[in-house]
Amino acid sequence: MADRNEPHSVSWPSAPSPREWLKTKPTAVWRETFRKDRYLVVEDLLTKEELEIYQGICTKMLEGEIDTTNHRHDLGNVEEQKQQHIENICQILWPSLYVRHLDEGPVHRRVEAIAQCLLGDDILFDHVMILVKAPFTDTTTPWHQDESYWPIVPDKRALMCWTALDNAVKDNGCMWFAKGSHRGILRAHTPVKEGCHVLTCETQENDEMVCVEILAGSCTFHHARTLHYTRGNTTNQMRRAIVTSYRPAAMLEEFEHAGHDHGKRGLKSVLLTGQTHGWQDKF
Ligand SMILES: O=C(O)CCC(=O)C(=O)O
Repeated sequence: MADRNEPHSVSWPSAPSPREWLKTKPTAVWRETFRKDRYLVVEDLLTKEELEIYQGICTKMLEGEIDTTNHRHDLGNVEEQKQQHIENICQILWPSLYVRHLDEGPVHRRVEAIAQCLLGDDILFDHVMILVKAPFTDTTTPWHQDESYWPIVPDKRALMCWTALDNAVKDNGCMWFAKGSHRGILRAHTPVKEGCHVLTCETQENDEMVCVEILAGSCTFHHARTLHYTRGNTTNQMRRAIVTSYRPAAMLEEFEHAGHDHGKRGLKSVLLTGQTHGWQDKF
């Protein structure tokens, strides 16, 4: 039986360096697709072995074997809880704080290399969280642009990577994107319910919504201005995802200077200010 006081740790199987891995991929096509659509699907980001490691860690966190209480939250708590003792949308901020070497795995290193390939060599890792929609929790993540959560910054380059730890389909909550939505302005966002930190915006008649079903171990990228949403999980299958974000080094330095840490110091500080995966006060 694992000693609860012993810090959890992960040991990664050997793999090509992120740069070597990228050399075997259609990066020119990825770059062009992302430039045009501001979202992108990357298949087979993870090997089966790597995927199983992330799935195992995620399961231990969900079941409490790895206690993430200080960073765990129900992002869907504006709605009545659908399944007893199970969050509507379980959010675990900074899982890397709980497992040694987690941030040396492919979701951190390989994805950062792809992010640099898409938006420039000065793009660096910003933050990480786990988002889980358990079976029959049926809670939508409403349409939004991630940029609405962030301060006004001069350099708008920012992207998110959503890595599926289970096959993600329409009915368990795969990502949907509104193609071309990044070309417009940042839309007006409002809280889903008064006093709630979760933001949403109106969709428009000419929005072209694309449902992006992906297999476990694959991922999607989207720009901070790309409108997106996920449906609630109405199936008997788990929908687990790891979300990592990236932005220019200079912006990260400014954020650090201003004390923004995406909840790294714990949820209390986040919830007191009404912020979860961002912050709403202006820079
Ligand atoms: O996983 C979800 O349900 C939503 C994820 C999302 O909105 C995001 O990654 O920006």
